[in-house]
Amino acid sequence: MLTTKRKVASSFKNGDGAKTKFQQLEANREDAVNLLTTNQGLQISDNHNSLKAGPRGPTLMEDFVLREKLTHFAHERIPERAVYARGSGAHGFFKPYKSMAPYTTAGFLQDPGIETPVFVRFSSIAGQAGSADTVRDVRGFAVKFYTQQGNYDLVGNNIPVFFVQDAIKFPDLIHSLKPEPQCGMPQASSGHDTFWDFASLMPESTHMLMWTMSDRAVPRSFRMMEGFGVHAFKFVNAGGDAHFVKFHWKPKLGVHALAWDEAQKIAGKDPDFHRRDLWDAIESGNFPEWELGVQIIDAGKEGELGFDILDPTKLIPESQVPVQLIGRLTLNRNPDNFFAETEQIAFHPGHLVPGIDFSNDPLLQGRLFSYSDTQRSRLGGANFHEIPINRSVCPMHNFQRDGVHRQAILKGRVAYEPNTLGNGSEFRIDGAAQGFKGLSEPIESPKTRGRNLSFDDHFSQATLFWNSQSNAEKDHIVSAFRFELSKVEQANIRQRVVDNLAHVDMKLASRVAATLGISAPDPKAAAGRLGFKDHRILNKLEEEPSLRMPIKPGTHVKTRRVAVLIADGIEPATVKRLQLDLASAGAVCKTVSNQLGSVSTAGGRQMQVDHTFCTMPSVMFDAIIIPGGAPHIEALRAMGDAVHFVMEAYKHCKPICAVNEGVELLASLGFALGKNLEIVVTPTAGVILADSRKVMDGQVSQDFIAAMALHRHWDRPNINSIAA
Ligand code: HDE
Repeated sequence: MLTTKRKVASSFKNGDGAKTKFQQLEANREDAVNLLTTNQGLQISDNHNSLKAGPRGPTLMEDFVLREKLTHFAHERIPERAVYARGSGAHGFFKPYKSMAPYTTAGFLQDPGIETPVFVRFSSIAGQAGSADTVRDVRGFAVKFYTQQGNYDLVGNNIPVFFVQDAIKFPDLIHSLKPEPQCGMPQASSGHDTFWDFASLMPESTHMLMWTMSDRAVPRSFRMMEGFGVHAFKFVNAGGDAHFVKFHWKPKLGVHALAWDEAQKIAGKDPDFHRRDLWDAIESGNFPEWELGVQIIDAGKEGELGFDILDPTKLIPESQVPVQLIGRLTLNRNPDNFFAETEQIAFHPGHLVPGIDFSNDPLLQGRLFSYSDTQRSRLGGANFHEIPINRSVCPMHNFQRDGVHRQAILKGRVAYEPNTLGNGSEFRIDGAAQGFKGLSEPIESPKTRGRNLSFDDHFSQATLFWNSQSNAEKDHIVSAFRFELSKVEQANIRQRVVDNLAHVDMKLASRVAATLGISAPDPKAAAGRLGFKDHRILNKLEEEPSLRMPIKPGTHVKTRRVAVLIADGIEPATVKRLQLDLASAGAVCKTVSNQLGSVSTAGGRQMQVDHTFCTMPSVMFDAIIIPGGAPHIEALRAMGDAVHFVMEAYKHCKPICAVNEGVELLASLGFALGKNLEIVVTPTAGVILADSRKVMDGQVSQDFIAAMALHRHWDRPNINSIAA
């Protein structure tokens, strides 16, 4: 972990906008001081001994210093979030590229000169607050914009659709996903009977299951995942014209995933992997960035989409409605205090500003009720908006009063409206021109407890998603279903899932079923079950490229972690050259050996060891370098941890650069290499075999950086035969 030294001055070099929240929080910040007092400010004289009746006697009840300290400690915990409990947050700012005035009056989207402070919290849904970061799960992507018109919260996920269509099913979904009630297991995992029991009986979850079984559910980093508002919202302009809008966050670093085997190992080796990654990137000045994208649907054209825009199990393919990029989000400051900021921040999809409105999506409508309800119990009462991280930066005033932990001291006798006793003139808010006004729109009737027929198609977009994946991504989806379902004890549940999948794609269903000890998938059996809906829309598209996890052209390797394996006798010149080139491309190189301290190079100098194989295994890196030097390679070959390191990096499809004798190490480990080891060849995707000359003329660095920019080489052959 890097030091937490604040870099406040440099955080705001882009402008002053983001300062507003920073300055507001300043009133509550406290620096470390060498002073101990009670909570009442009474100076403490002894913090090591309680008050006793004689040096060996019982502790006295009158020791109010001891009692206050123990009591406060016992009350440190608050209830964790019922869902999305595990999270990490950061401060930053948002800047629009252009005015969105034609579509919305939202103040923070009007002027490219205005920076709006934000706080973002990333999270996973299923696990408890102390669960591992890299589990297979949806990630929350919640953004609070502290705008001059009030706080606006965009509370989204890294997956654009959801499991259920109606809020009334949310508690059932979560109860099935959470640890089973009788035994409290498994933690942060969907691989168990109750989840798949529920999911298999809820065909509307099929599209979301395709996403959660895909690589999207094991992101490499919060910095490398997309975000989505999921529901349709509305933009409303000054003329009162409304457009449906879907929100997207596009990461500047591209969208990247971990290998599933790797994700599971990281969960043990470093459960804080994503939290640390975000923290370190910000501390080192590599501020993560996303672009805000919107899909705006022309008024009245939503009917032409081919599906219901209010159905949260559907996405709008980007080929049908392109995403316009309208602004940039930068995270540039870590919190000062995890509890005070990341834990106490309270999001709510109903925190809106004028110019943005809801849609009638029945999942969203339920959320509008639920969030402030949960905050009241989680944060201890009705005044959670007064907690510093939740306070708006614009003036806030109303006549709500009292309640637990009230902070504001409102003066005078008036706590009602209308009044004249406030400041002498009549004060009445009764349809004034300014302020938030919900969009006036006709409401459908009659009142009904049911769903529109347009919500009954549960498979078309799941098929579109499947058809749009690359071969490697398809393989990963099949493996994920097999993994999860192999953990399901009841065969009939496994069978129901593959019967449903037969309605997505028969090949997918058969491949999944093949290793599960059940019968071949039967689409008719699925169609005969309660809850199955037969309504199928026609996809307008065969496939949608934006649903793949594409490598964006020009993706760079900034902050990617590269391990350099070192032992006594290492040839240092090529290492130095590679390290220099990688550092200037922004990658972070670390030397790894079997013990801390240093190793002796071939020339008799010392090379510093940053990490050991057992504390920083290959899963903590994005790429590895095996430098040359005959004694060094002999030494590595004799270290089981070093050999495992190399095998595992290969298995996880990471770029590997081997130099001179390093190539022989690879060859001796049984990798299929080219015949001529003298020249740089890449017989296997992402494996660079180099000699010193090519390293020194810079060619190898270029190739290696290009291989790293692709992140992982998922098409690498034979990885299942590698024991690691
Ligand atoms: Fe949430 N959700 N949710 N949710 N949600 C919460 O609020 C809820 C849903 C999302 O970092 C809770 O403060 C209901 C969809 C995020 O603090 C709770 C329904 C999406 C976060 C709650 C949904 C989300 C939450 C738990 C169905 C993606 C974490 C504690 C009607 C668009 C925010 C809390 C943070 C948190 C309720 C469905 C996103 C209980 C009832 C769909 C990112 O209020």
